[in-house]
Formats: sequence, C-alpha cells, structure tokens
Amino acid sequence: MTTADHNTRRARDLLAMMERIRAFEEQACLAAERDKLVLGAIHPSIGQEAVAAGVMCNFNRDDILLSTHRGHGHTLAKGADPLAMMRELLGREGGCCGGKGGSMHIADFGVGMLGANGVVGANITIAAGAAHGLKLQGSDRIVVDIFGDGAINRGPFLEGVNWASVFDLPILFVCEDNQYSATTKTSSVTGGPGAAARAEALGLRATTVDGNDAEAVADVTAEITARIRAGGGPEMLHAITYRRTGHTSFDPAGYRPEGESEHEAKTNDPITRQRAVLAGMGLSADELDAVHTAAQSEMVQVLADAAATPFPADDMALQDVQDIGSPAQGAY
Ligand SMILES: Cc1ncc(C[n+]2csc(CCOP(=O)(O)OP(=O)(O)O)c2C)c(N)n1
Repeated sequence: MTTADHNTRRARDLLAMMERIRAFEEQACLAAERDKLVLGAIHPSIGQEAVAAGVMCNFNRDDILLSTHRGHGHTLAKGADPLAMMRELLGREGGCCGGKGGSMHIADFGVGMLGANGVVGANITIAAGAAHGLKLQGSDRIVVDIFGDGAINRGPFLEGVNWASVFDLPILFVCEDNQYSATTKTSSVTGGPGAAARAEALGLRATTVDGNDAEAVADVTAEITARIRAGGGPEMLHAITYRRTGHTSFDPAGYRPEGESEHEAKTNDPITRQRAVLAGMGLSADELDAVHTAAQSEMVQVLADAAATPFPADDMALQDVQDIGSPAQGAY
C-alpha cells in the first residue's frame, strides 16, 4: 500500500469511527429523552469525537483504557460492541456489565476497557495502578487514561501522574478538555496554565493538540505511543475540544453564552472537518454520505435491538456482588 493509500484509509477510518460515535450517542439520547428507556444520566460527547477516534486508533485491543462518565466514544473506539453498550445503558440482559452498571460504569475487559468512572478523577489513580501492574509483569502493553479538564483540579490527578512519573510507567494521560466542568467554565476554577504545565511540573513530556482535528490527534498520539512503547515513560496529551451539549442530555446549559455551542457546531465540528480532509483526498460527497448513512443505520438498529432485549432475571441482582456479612454476624 502506498503512503497516500494508507493516509486515505486512516482518514476514512477516523471519519467512520466519529460517525459511529455520534450516531450511537444520538440514539442513546433518544432512548433517554424520547423513549424514557434509560434510568439515570447520559453524558454525551457530541462534538468531541476526534479525541476518541484519534487517540484510540493508536492503541491495540489488549492495551488498557480507563475512561470517565463521558466515555461512550472512548469505549466504542477501543472496540467494544455497541449493542452490548446500548443494552447496558438500558439495563438489559447482555449489557457489557449485565445491565447493572449503566452508562457511567461501562467496562469491557475483553477489549481492555477497565471501566468508565462516575467519580471525577478516580480513573487516574486506577490507570496508574494498571500501568504499574503491566510494568511489573514486563508486559509490552500500555495504558491510556482519558479524563476531563475538571479532573485536573482533583487530588487523584496529582497522585496518579506523580506515581506514573516516579515509576516511569507506560501510560498516556489524555486530558479531554471540553472547557466545561458540569455547569462551570473550567478556566474560572483552574489556577495557572492548566493540564500540560501541571504534567510537565511532575516530570512528564506534555503535548497540546487541537482536539477537533482528528488527523492531528491521530498523528501526535502515534508519535507519543511509539515513545511510550519504546520505554520512554508516561506522557500527557492535552486535547482541546468543546462540549456541544449540556452536561447531561437533559441539561439545557443555560449557563453558557448564547450562541456559543451553535457557533462551534458551525465552525469547528470534527466530523465536518474530517469530511473536508477526505474531500481534499479525492472522496466524493456520495462516498462521504455513505459513511454517515452506514453509521446511522447501524446505531438505529442497535437501539431497536437493545430495546427489544429482555431485562435480566431477578437473581442477577445478587450475582457478582460481594457479601461478607454484617458486623453483627461476626464477619469482621
Ligand atoms: C469527585 C466528584 N466530584 C463531583 C462530581 C460531580 N460531577 C460529575 S461530572 C462533573 C464535571 C466534570 O468535568 P470534567 O472532568 O471536565 O469532565 P466533563 O464532564 O467535562 O467531560 C462533576 C463536578 C463527581 N462525579 N465526582
């Protein structure tokens, strides 16, 4: 394959993954808002798909991923089955976690996805632990840990990044900076220049990238992961993007300047930008539309199949649950 063919294939793969993530989340939002099939919140990453697609295309199935409450895109891009994910969102049999975890607690060890996490920042120390485990095993696998800009203001960021630095662990920390922490503009509660500078202060090499440019994210992550796989130690990627929806699918985001999200959608949509890249490589509008249509059809079917799946049997509630008894029973 020529370099041009390779570049075109990767560009198309990036577009296809972003389209699949967007379509999955659009269907998930419909399931929550229109169909009332989801108990609990959904945190969409609509507009942030280039981070998931661009980072994850540089990781193998047996590498390890830790993610956040906004982790559908990362998990799909790591290779998880969208039907198992949708069933999990709907609490159905065959969900990734038996229907007991829901959107914020999806894990799929089969593709190296150790878990989304509803506790902001908690995945950072877990990821450092996973990377330490791999290092002790002498494994050639590596870890990617994705967290939001809000997480860098929590203690686990310092603990996890420091630990990775001290033990020279094989891990890429990705700060997916969508500029908001729930209802707060993150810059208004962040001292100093932010994620990259903090990582550098702890001894990591840090790179900042336009997180809505899938090609740039994929390129820079390829360079970083090559260094990490060669034993170069932990690094930080600060990917700047934008949260287009409210914090959850139900949040109207009235705290945001009027028109901000619409402006981003019009001028900085990662899918539109990637379509332009591919058009420049010679793909026709019909070919690009076909990628969109395929993703839409796939995820419409995924929601239909998940909604038609039965709920788990009642006794499932007691499976995978630790029962060590109560103090009154002398268990301690
Ligand atoms: C320890 C902790 N504190 C507060 C919350 C409530 N909370 C949920 S998401 C969120 C904002 C997180 O912002 P960020 O890390 O930037 O991720 P984003 O939601 O933007 O993807 C907060 C404060 C929480 N889940 N965990």
